[in-house]
Amino acid sequence: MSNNYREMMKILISVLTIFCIYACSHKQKTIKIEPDDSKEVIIQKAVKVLPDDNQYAYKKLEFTCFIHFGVNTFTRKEWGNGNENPNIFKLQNLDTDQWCRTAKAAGMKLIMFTAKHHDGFCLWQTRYTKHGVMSSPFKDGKGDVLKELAASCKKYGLKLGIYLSPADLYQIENKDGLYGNLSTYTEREIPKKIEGRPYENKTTFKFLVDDYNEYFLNQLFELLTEYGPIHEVWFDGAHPKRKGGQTYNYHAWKKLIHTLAPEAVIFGKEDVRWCGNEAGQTRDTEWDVVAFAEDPNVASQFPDMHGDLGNREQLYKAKYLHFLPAETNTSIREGWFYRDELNQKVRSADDVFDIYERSVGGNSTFLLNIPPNREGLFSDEDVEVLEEVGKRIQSTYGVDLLAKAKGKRQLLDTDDDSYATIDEEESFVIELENPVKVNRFVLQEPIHITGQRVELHALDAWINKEWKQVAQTTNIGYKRILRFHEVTTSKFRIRIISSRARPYLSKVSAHYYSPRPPQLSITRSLEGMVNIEAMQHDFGWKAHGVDYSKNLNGGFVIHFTRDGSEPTLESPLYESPFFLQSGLVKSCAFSNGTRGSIKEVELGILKNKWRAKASHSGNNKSSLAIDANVETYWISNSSKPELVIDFGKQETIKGMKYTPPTSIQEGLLEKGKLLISNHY
Ligand code: FUL
Repeated sequence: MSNNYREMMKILISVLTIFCIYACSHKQKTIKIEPDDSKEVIIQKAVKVLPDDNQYAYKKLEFTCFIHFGVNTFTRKEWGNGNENPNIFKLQNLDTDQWCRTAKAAGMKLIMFTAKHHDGFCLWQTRYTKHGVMSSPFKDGKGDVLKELAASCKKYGLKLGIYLSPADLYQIENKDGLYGNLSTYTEREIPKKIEGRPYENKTTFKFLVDDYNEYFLNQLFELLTEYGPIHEVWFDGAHPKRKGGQTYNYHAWKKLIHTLAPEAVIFGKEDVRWCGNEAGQTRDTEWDVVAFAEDPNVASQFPDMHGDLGNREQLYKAKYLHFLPAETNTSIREGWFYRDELNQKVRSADDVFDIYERSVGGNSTFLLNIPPNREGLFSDEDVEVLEEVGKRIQSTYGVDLLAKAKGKRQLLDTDDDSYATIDEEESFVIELENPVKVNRFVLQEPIHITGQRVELHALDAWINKEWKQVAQTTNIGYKRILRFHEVTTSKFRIRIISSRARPYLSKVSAHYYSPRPPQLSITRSLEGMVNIEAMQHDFGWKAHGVDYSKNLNGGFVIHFTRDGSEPTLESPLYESPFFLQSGLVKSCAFSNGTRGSIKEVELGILKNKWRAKASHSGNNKSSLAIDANVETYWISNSSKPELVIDFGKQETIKGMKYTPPTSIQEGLLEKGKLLISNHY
């Protein structure tokens, strides 16, 4: 065969494959990449990967509520140890209606509840252990937190999700515990019958499993049949401890979920992925269609799926393309569980609203954790923030300033299934009768019909008789919120600059968010100079043609205090960096008399005379651990590293803080000792 002939055949096969991809119309959540697929074919295949119905319904939830509650709420710890005495669960005034009422007011659509966290304590009346509410003083052992929550969810029209931790410290630590007990795999019937506790649901399953998997399946059966309908099942990858080489029969779990909760998506496996951090950080470009090395539908182990997994370079390396949307999860409080009314900081409404815009408006789903307090209530401060966020979402995104505009009807109506094309390199103009003041713009692709296509787009506004670019960023997906300095205009133009295939949009809308003073950041240099400035991430993305030096929210002034009091307009005005040896700084931005949210930082003793010495050399210098710059870090390649810090003089200290590296996944201290010496 001549080389020319071979080339021609290759081109013909590519053309035929592209044709086949277009011709075949059934929805595919996973598409296999063949070894000789060209780059072009791979990209056309990526466009064909669509969410299944459950995933699309999940994407439409947008904003959801995590609830971490359990023995940790009473011990004030983040992770339990499995040895907690159920007597500590002294819940008096549980009010799940209050949780749901607040979540609803915030605009959340689903509640994700920790039915069992890593400590193994069960918050429902399970038949399969006594380690839970049945052994606690809560309603004399008759209480069932999940039952009350499920009823409240129905009452308030919220969906319900279940977090059931595979890691289970009670089953690890207790002498009759099932986790890692090296039991043999035999065929077991699920659910296991328990005398006096029959099931109304008569479905049964047979699986070849060991004791712990049987326990887990029985509990899943209870949760999915007696508290449903369940719309999301959350499998946490974290494990404080493991034992006996315990493995999980995920395929059995999945079979049970698909049969008993046919509308549920599974988090942490093949339906929804973690965004990769717990701090509310979002990526500029979040693709739903991501690259897999193995068929995710038959895999039982899932790698940590985060990073930019859907860009072209990633897709070219893939064996499978799969629809796997990202979930952005973070907590409103420092920590996942409630600890304290005074010392556990609560995110401000500015902060939560900002994460909402970056996550929902950056093609991911926002899961915000609100930990109930020891009374069994969301605390007042959390409620205030959530109600305020709900109001802002409603007043901003509940009002579409393009409702009466002229343009393609399919893009301006509220029907998710109607859509229209804007050809690549072409533009689309929307005209209004009267000028409007706008600083937010929303675009949506019909991802459930034509897939995710747009890679780069821009928005122009007609100002002073010419087009002015107000925003430019990468992909769109289910939803993209563009944030920009306010403009007054009666004409917009959308330009699709690059797309994986002919671009389609299903909805565009324009909005106005009443400007707020910006959120602030406080940093101190190694030499002790304190700098206060507006946070720079407030656009959510970086693009050419936008002035990032100006804060999104316009003019403002910053006032600060150093005596612990709340900053007011009478407090010192921040004009330039000032020196501070150590202490508390509180600051706040004001614009037009409106006060922004308070930023406070407790600055430790100055580190400019410190010297650091590591016992094992790592990849970076140990001095990076104490250089007052969070971007740089020291990491050791030893399993038991030691870092000696010489203060250079005697200091009186009452605590020590450390920040793990923020740009990499490693470096989290799991256990450590802090020793002091006057004679090193
Ligand atoms: C982590 C857990 O270890 C935390 O306790 C929390 O549940 C968070 C949502 O996931 O992996």
